[in-house]
Amino acid sequence: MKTELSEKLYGEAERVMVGGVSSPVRAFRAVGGSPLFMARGRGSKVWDVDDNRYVDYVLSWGPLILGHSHPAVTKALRRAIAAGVSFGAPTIPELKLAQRICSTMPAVEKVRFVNSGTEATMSALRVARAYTKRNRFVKFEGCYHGHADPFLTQAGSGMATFDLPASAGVPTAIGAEAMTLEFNDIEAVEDAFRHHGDELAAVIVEPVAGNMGMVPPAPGFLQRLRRLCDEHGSVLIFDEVITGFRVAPGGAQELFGIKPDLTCLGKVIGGGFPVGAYGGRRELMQMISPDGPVYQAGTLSGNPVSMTAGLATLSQLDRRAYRRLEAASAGLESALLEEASACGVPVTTNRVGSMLGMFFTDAKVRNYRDAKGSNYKLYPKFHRTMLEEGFYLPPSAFETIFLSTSHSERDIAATRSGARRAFKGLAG
Ligand code: KE4
Repeated sequence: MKTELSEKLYGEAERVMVGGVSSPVRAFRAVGGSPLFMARGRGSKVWDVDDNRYVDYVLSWGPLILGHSHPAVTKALRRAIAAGVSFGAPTIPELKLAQRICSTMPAVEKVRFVNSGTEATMSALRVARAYTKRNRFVKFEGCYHGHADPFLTQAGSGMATFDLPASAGVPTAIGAEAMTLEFNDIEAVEDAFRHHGDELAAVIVEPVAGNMGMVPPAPGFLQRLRRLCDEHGSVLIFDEVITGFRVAPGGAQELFGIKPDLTCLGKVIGGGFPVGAYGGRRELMQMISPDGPVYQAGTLSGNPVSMTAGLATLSQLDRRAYRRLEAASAGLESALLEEASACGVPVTTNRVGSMLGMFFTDAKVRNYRDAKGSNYKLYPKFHRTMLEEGFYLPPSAFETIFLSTSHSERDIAATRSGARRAFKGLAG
């Protein structure tokens, strides 16, 4: 496939942007080759600047649950943009999206909009610390909660991709406040609470982990976290930046029947525009300025264009939409497993709704150690072949494959054929 223009543009980009990208994992460093400059998208497809077409399984890292340029979203946006793109004042779309979130997620009694998932999680931790008057917190290896200082040790996503145990520039004292445990290891969490329960402000967890590849919670794991936080007066924070409105209308908390104290959102609620939100129990949220002593602010928080894109996106997510997502996602999972098996390539998958993880191993993957123990060095060659076959997968083995309501049976059948050739290339 021709990629001359992407390569030329990337050479120019590297001269003026760090790594030639605006976010590290996009640089294709983990899979090799030059990142593709995308020109346009429609439905489940994207086209790069060399006019190569791909079925898109990145979907802007999760936000585009309806696929690209959904008519309902673009129509609502045209109207919103014509009315004015930002006021730095309350607007109706902001209020409506807040009402939609609070009515869909009973654990979210009040919400505050921000501009990214990073802002959401860093603010939620600040509230938990203010509320409990404690500093330390529990997080899990391979989970990723954005790039705020407290979270940048043993994290997932790009930090797993680049095998980066910690980020430079984070004061040791800040990093030391996090107790990073193994995801799904409930004994380790019980032990941490046994010895440090009265120091722990919070437990923050991706209820379905999407940044070590994709790993679901073990049965009872989330429920046990809820009980331990209750027993020790710690705040349970669900980072639902990926899972919110994706794995179910009410996110993972609806799917697993757990009420966290605070919930972090992003991605889908912005429909592809910059967005984040955190919300939860009234007594916690009323600690935030101007009601309380926890300060947090943002010039473009609640931006009416982002809010409109989020509202238009959520308006399309009825039960039928989730059934379509489930059918397409199950179809893709079966296709990958069957074609890998037919080629004698050991592959295992994890899936929760339209979040899919594929690992080069025949063992179960239940945590970051298992994911790192897979033969992930095969991923770059698989990724490259899939690109050449017209399928755009995340440029890292430690991300999630996403589907949208636009992914058709025809897309899945075509992906099956592409995967067959990719697996044959690995077996050959
Ligand atoms: P942002 O600051 O990137 O909007 O959100 C941070 C974040 C928080 N929590 C979870 C569970 C997340 O997955 C993320 C961001 N996800 C990554 C990809 N898995 C964003 C892509 C990137 O970093 O380029």
